[in-house]
Amino acid sequence: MNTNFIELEKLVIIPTYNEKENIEAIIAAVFDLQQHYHILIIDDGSPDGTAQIVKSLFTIYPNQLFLEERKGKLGLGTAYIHGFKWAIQKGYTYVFEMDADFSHSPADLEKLYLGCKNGAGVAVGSRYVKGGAVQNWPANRIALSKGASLYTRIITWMPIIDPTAGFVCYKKEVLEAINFDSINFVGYAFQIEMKFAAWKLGFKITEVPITFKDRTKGASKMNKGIIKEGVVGVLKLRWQSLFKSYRKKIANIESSNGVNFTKQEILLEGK
Ligand SMILES: Nc1nc2c(ncn2[C@@H]2O[C@H](COP(=O)(O)OP(=O)(O)OP(=O)(O)O)[C@@H](O)[C@H]2O)c(=O)[nH]1
Ligand SMILES: [Mg+2]
Repeated sequence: MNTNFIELEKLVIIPTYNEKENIEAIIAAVFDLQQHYHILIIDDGSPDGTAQIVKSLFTIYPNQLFLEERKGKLGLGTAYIHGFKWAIQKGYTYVFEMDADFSHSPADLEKLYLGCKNGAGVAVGSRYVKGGAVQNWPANRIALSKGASLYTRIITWMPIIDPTAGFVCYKKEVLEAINFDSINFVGYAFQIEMKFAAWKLGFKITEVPITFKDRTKGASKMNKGIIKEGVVGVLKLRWQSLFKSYRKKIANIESSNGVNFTKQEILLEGK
């Protein structure tokens, strides 16, 4: 049996910025599932020492837990792109996005995995499909999130009920097909843009119901800039996609093993 294949099957990417209260527990919760997940943490130089905690766990979880450190807070979108490139280079088949703050329940990873295993290119952990839910979010935060979803659907016509969802499984083929250099956004808009690109490239997207819980520990990194980026970004996406050249722009024409880190990352990492 080729155990190597099984080992490099499922990678959960968790971006972190000041998650010292959550990081050890979220890592343990994923490994406790005993479902052969590997974890890649992308830490942006968290001043609270999140990366040091991850390093202290390497001996407990050898060859399953990985860390990429960036020097400064470069945003969620570029953190995921860094992780996607890493995952493609290593050869993982199923690549997951998950928050560190327990808003996404590790037990739901399996549902996302099955969504992709059963034929979808992208499985979205969806709060707003039947069976999905949001717990402990104030009414104004739910209204903002639902409003963003509706706004996105009206503008883009993308048939996804929860386009801003950040709990997602991507099949390797989908990530390989997207030109990451064409992905512009960082916050909510990044999540929308990735799904939009996958949809425009013709991949099947499925939504599986999940229960989203508000974080109980650590601080939110949500800000007004992220909301503004979403509002303007969705319009921009729609505008760009009116032109035939959009698909060319988002399609990755380079070979799948070409790992190109962004200029900004190279500058900050001094590589
Ligand atoms: N590497 C990296 N991770 C980030 C950055 N911003 C946020 N994160 C992480 O991304 C995940 C989601 O961020 P949150 O602060 O929970 O944002 P949110 O879920 O939109 O907001 P809340 O619902 O209020 O928690 C968490 O694991 C954060 O630690 C960043 O700039 N870089
Ligand atoms: Mg959160």
